[in-house]
Amino acid sequence: MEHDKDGAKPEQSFQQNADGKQGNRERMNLDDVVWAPCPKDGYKTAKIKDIGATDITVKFSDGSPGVFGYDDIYPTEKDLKRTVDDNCALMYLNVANLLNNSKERYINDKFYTYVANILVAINPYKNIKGFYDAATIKAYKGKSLGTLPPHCFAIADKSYRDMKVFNQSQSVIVSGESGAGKTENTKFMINYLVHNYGSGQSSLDAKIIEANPLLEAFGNAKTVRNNNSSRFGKFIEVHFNEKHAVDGAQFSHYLLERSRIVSQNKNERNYHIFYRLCAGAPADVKGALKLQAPEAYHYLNQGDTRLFGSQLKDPMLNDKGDFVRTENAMKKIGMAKDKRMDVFKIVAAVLHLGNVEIIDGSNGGAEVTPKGIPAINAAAELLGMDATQLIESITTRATKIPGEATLVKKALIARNAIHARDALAKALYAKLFDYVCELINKSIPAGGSSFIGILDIAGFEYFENNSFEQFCINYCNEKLQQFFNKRTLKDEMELYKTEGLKTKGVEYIDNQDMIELIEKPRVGIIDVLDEEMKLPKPLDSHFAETLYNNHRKNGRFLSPRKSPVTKYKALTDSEAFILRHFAGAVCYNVNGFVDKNTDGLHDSLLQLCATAKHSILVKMFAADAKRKTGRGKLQLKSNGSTFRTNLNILMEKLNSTGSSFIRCIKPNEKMAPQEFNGASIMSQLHSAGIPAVLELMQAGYPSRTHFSDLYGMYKKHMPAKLSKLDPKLFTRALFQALGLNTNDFTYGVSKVFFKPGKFAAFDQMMNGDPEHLREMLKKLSSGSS
Ligand code: AOV
Ligand code: MG
Repeated sequence: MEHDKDGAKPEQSFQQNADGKQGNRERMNLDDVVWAPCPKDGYKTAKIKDIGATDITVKFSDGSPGVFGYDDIYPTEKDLKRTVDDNCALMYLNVANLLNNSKERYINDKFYTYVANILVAINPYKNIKGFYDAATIKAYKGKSLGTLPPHCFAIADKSYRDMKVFNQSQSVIVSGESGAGKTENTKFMINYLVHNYGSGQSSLDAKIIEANPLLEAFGNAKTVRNNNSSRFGKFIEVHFNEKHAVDGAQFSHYLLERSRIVSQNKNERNYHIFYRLCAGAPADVKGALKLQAPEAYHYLNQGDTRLFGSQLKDPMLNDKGDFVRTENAMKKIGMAKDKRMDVFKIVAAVLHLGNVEIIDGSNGGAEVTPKGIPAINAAAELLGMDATQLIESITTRATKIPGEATLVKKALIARNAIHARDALAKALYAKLFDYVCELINKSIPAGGSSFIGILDIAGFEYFENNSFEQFCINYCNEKLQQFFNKRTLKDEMELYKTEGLKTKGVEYIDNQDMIELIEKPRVGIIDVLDEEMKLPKPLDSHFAETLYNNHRKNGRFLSPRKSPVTKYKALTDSEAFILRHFAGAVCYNVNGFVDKNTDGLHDSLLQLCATAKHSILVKMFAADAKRKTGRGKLQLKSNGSTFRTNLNILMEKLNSTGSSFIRCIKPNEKMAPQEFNGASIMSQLHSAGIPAVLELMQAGYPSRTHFSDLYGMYKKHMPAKLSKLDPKLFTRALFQALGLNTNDFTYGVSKVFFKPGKFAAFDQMMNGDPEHLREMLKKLSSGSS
């Protein structure tokens, strides 16, 4: 019998042992083909040549030998070319088989794969015909997950159906490193929801769809990792009315990268809008804004112009055409011509500010050079400020002399004046970004009895040099990882418990201690940094020393001196600190932390902005100007604590929703199709927490169905009198008649649970061989009578 063969698969010897690792030892035989680690491909097949007490010697197909621990090698599938839509249907559910399955699929343009309900999306870096077209959008409508090939549409539809059935808002958390495809998947899903479940009002639907490209114009830039990299995180809620049709949307955004506004790394660009405006604005607009070509601007020409010729134009990007599209999107969300012009004035003013050259003058204080004067005049005019006042506010600072009532203006040295100029540019642009988001939110109604929220935010980051930005993003990823753990692992264990299944729990590392190290009041990193900001002379080094004093005994905190990495060993506790994140240790260089945390404007610049003759500017700065205390010291909220607040609001929202996860993976560094870099993909799967999920699944029962669903699913095959049985009894009778191996499944209270790959085998049996099935059912029918 087909099934008996199936039941005799060597899987039984692959049960987990007490520590949750696969019991490889018992089933290793000489000459078995296994997966062994490979620094380039992640895993490669090899033959076992010797089985030692602690390790295994293998030979790779190229003849090279390797020695590995038992836990490092994995059994292979029988047929390495056979692929499955859901990795849980693999016979041996392990990371190496998952990697191979993903690879075989990827090279055949099937770049989506499930791990149970988690969608793994490997960036195809090419458009596959029909993949996201109207027919496909229609095809996925109302279909259960798993009915059609894996797709982000299936996740969107599951969210929609869950929202309806459970009467609960849903969220989709899309994560992955830069260039992995988060933003593209997000846009495809929004498009899907609006097309299938739209309001029917074309203007509302269009606004929801157009909002994304508009945000991208102001918040995306070309980086070495992604030509259209989102430099901010976002949570987009698509709202639905009681009839479950789209009736609104809301956009929240997080952590716009500010440093990019005034300087860019090699081969990178500033935000798209700057180039688009220079390239695409009509002559009269350009004239009014006094705009020249991008290479004339200091804020645009630092990222090595050679790559783009003298035009600073990226061959992959069409700045001129994109300007038209951006302006159309602005029109769609209801921005009239004068509003658009007000926005462009701020964009242009930022560019002019960057060209305000400042040097130390003969009298010791900072001075704007003659070359810088036209630039500052242009900026002042566009911002509706008095140029003399603007110069004074940039080059001096008002300080209070003890015992005296009035403030005294003190000349700054050039370095500090340049810093003030850059701070102004950053504040202007960041506020403008907030304003654009606000306009979008105002133009789209926030309706909704429920919503589907899609989170598109950067994944775990570790670079050569890690600063405040990486600290914030990794903090966010710790929170999201905890949420992911809770939802996928804790919930799974909980389900087993309520269903009365007996499985060993899977140990997973709870990262609550790391979260506390960062966000705990008073002693946590965010508050220590805020305290530093309030000192008369804040210093990055003093901040680092305080951290070290508070946390040196914390296992998650490491002094760079104690790092195993030679490069970090050379750093002192005043220069850097290391955090042991769930995805790996990261060394943060504290240089710039205090400054990046405040990013505030000094008093006179703030007042100047709040009183400018520019309709948007006044609104943008009014709140900050009001928050000033009587003593002349600003009580601005720091970037760190603002982010902590926003993140906790977001987490609260996520906690109240049902959730799905999309793990985006970047296949290679070249942004090229068809190139599958196994080792890097493996490390991304680790950062995404996939191995922990696999371990859990392998130990447990990844496929499960309600008795009643099973009953419904196979009712059509049943002889009439059997339909009288209640679904649970029916299932028991059916499984017994079919002679299913009792190791392959277990009965819960409301569901039957299958071991990895076993539901697929059962389903194939039910649907694959009608002759055989009929016979079985006849047996079952006579047995029950
Ligand atoms: P990201 O959002 O994850 O990076 P994107 O979604 O911008 O990455 O994707 C990067 C590029 O990969 C896109 O511009 C497309 O060229 C290509 N791409 C991604 N997904 C697909 C797809 N499904 N089909 C075809 N091409 C795709 V970042 O925002 O940098 O973290 O900050
Ligand atoms: Mg993105």
